[in-house]
Amino acid sequence: MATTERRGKQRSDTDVAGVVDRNGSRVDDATLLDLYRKMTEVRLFEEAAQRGFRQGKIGGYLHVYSGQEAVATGFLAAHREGDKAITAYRDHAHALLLGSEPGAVMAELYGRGTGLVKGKGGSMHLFDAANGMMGGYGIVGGHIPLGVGMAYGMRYRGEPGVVQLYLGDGAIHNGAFHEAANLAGLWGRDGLNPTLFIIENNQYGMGTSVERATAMTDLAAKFDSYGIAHEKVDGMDLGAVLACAHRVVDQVRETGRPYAVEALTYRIVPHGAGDFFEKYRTKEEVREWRERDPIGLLERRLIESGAADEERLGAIRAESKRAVEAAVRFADESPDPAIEELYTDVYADEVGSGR
Ligand SMILES: Cc1ncc(C[n+]2csc(CCOP(=O)(O)OP(=O)(O)O)c2C)c(N)n1
Ligand SMILES: [Mg+2]
Repeated sequence: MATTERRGKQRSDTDVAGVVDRNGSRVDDATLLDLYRKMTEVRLFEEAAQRGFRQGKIGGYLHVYSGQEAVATGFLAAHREGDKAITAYRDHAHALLLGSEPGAVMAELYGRGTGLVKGKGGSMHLFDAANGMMGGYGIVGGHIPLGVGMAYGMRYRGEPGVVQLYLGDGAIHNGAFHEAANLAGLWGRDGLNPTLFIIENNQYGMGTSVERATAMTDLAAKFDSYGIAHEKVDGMDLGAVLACAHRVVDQVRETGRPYAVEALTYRIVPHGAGDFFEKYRTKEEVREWRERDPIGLLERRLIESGAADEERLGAIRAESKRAVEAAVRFADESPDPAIEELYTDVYADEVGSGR
């Protein structure tokens, strides 16, 4: 039965205090406050990363997740050990939420030897297999076949995991998406493709709006072509995302069939950290979306429901600030990669067993 039905009539779909978990029990206040801590940590981490980039401490390129926090926070709250997640280059939040050390993530952006992938990946190529973070990828759409193949591999080996496959609204027009979605639907008929496609529709691919990119703007409906069921969720509202995530992640796990969720969201910052001018959208539009900032929205809900007061939320934000400051210090003080590491981890040292 759908989560919303179980919850009863008096609660709206987006009432964070009324969100129930997979067993039908209410998500408790401590869990919600922990998710608030995570969201604020992600936001502050991104602001620090953006500053680091503009100070010239971070090379390459950098894309921050500000405005979209409720999406990954909500879906990854339903992540279980053995599950995997894969995304594109806007990937810092996903790594942090899966449990990567903030210091190691920041050091990776700084290109330091203590970084998550020893300073060899940078912002767009975070990877932390132990936590199920199967990467950030810079080629738009390129990770989609990898995620679908990963989900097939898990069922082939008899593992119960789910792959959360995040993709942008811009990536869905890429040929790789359509080929992979076709196979996901096909393999899913036999219960062999536990892929949860999560479209992070932030309305733009760089400076191109969804309306200018496709004549069929209902992105979730594109999955109809491949026999994959889908729904949409308000991606600014943690309560709505959590309710959806708890329901659909287990559905995918139980059936081995793919499913797609289009999360409607917005990046409240420019596309990349080096972008300053935004001719493709109006200031009013950005301001309107900022009024629905997922962190502000959650704060209001937590206070209204009595889960916390201003003081408590302030203390949590201070905790997140300390964690991010420690991460920046760690990155600043870390050494560059050692010269002996120049040729390590470039190619696989040995070919696997075929698995
Ligand atoms: C194959 C490919 N084509 C073009 C680019 C250049 N590019 C970088 S980001 C981007 C937009 C992608 O938009 P979307 O998938 O909506 O992700 P968002 O940036 O909104 O998170 C493009 C076209 C690329 N990296 N890879
Ligand atoms: Mg986009």
